[in-house]
Amino acid sequence: MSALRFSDTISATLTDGVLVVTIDNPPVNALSADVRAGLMAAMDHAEKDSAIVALVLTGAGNAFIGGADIKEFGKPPIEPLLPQVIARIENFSKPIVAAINGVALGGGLEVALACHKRDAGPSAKIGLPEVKLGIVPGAGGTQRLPRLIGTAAAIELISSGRIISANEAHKLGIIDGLIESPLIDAAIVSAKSAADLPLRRTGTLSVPSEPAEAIDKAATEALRKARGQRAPAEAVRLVRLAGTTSLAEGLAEERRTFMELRDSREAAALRHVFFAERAAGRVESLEKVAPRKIETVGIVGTGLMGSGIAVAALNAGYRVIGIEQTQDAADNGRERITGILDKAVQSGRIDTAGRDDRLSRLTVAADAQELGQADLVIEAVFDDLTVKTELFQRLGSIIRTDAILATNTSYLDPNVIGAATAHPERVVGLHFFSPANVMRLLEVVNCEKTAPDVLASALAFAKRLGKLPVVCGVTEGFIGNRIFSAYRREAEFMVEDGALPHEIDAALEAFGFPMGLFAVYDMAGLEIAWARRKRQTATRDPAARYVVIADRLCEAGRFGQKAGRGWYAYPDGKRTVDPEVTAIIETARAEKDIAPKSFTADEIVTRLLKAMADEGDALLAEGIAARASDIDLVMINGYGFPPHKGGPMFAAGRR
Ligand code: 3H9
Repeated sequence: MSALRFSDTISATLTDGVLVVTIDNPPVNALSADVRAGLMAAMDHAEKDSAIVALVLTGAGNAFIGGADIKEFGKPPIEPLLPQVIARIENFSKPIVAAINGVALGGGLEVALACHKRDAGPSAKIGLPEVKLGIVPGAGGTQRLPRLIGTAAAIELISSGRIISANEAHKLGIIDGLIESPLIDAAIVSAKSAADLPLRRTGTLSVPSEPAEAIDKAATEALRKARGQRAPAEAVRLVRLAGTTSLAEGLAEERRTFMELRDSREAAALRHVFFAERAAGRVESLEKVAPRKIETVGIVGTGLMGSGIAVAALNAGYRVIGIEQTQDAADNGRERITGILDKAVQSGRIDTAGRDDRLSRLTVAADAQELGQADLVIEAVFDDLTVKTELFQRLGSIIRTDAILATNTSYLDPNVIGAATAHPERVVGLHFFSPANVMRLLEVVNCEKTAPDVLASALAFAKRLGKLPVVCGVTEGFIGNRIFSAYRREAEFMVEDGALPHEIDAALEAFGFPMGLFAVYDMAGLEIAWARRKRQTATRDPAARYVVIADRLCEAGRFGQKAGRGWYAYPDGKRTVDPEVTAIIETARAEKDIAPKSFTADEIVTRLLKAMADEGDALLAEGIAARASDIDLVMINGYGFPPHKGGPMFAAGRR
């Protein structure tokens, strides 16, 4: 066996006539210019050396190939281009077997699709997730995948960007061999045996015929889910094209579409989100701080929020101790948690053994002394300052001295809650979003006195839960609710100024929000915010602009969808403009002598984006948020802001 090097990232060894080419470009073996050049050089070498009968292509570390190098997007292309490398692989005179040892995503899967055989280890993950970056596969994915698995299945996979297991990929026909034994040894055997047979070139296969209805159904479903985004719709078009045109024409059209989308605003926004997610939760000053060990999580309060947090922690392998005030409440809490897990079993997300394992790690008790075993205690009780401060005082004498205390408050001041304990340095805020077992966003609140290792532990905990943690400082409503308040305030000002709620909602929905603001109000119910506004009457600045319309709706019993009427009416459950609401709005305008103006959809969106971005700038100036991109992530993951618009800071050009 002799070692060869073809570029900084490509090396190879020759075993028994098979050249095993390894891509070593950490962290994910992305297809950088050096990788592409090295692969070409390896093929040059293999072509000339008659001792080489076949090649195996694999990745170093945990990845096969994570895709094209996203960092190169937006820069001038460097030859050899990926489609050139891939065409050379497919047309190579000797067999090339892909030994898929980990993720094969995007361009990584496109490389594998051009290989003459694909063997994968059981932990391999396969997918064409380009649409999540606002683009389509640009190196043959839309043309070769349908040739292997059919049009309908390819439409589903490419337009959703779904990543699948090696097992599913094998069943679909993407993977030829699912290998339990050492992958490379098996791939070498595969490659040698392929050397004696005609090469199976994916691009030369014809797309299997399928009933037109199956294809139409997959396409309709994909377009429905795309909700106006371009990339999934283009992916559908390109996959269909594979069945009606030559490989060369299909590839040319795919490349043209890829280049056009790559330079689009939508793709730039989604790339921004991709890198924002990787930056979130990173705090430079914590790089050398070791987090405390957390294995047992106490949760005080097992209502809607507490039970969701419990399920998230159980899913991540923690032991969980739920605490309630009475045995009845504890029994109800346990039932709620079991109910969520049962639903997960019904929907196939976990099996019954998985549920039983989770339940074996759960205790729900009425005795707070149990919390003595916890490494982290999260309170999820009623959002009232007295209730929370009293609880924290009491917990101080129960929990271990090295245990961490977290508050899940949404609006109260965690510094005040922390000050109720003898050790505020062990207090941190963990603001979960409901349902806590589903929502990815977690605002991690760095309080005035939070110790660095406590913050580091909270971040490590969030990551193990699979959450997207965003660090923020203390302010009323943290990042999300502060921006949301500014957005809401501006929308209500605009209603007073002349826009009707349905016009605002239509503009927001056309922009990409799943639901307009006033429809969201109605869905959530109007009474809680009304009660809060009534409590705040005495402290409100009388000179500040105040819109009474929401109060008037509540006074008229219009509490939202559950009441059958709110900002809209709901005859037969259908959201409908209600003249009674319009009359309330017109009266409120008249009382302030406001002459209503009309707004275009563009004006509505621009004004709301500006309000959000201005508040975002204030949060950055106050040091509450560390990065504009963190604010974008909060609004995308907690408040329905469309990811393909990049978040309010990106959309308003405030990066
Ligand atoms: C494509 O292939 C287009 C082609 O069709 C056509 C071309 C002509 N490039 O996520 P992690 C970095 S489009 C550059 O925390 P994990 C990432 O920024 C591409 N960098 O790790 C981070 O860096 P840092 C299609 C990349 O283990 C580090 O790797 N492919 C790329 O949780 C670790 O990332 C995709 O869309 C990349 N392609 O997950 C796959 N990928 O440490 C995108 C990652 O400096 N990637 N980085 O912050 C992923 O989904 C995940 O990163 C992966 C690993 C599952 C691979």
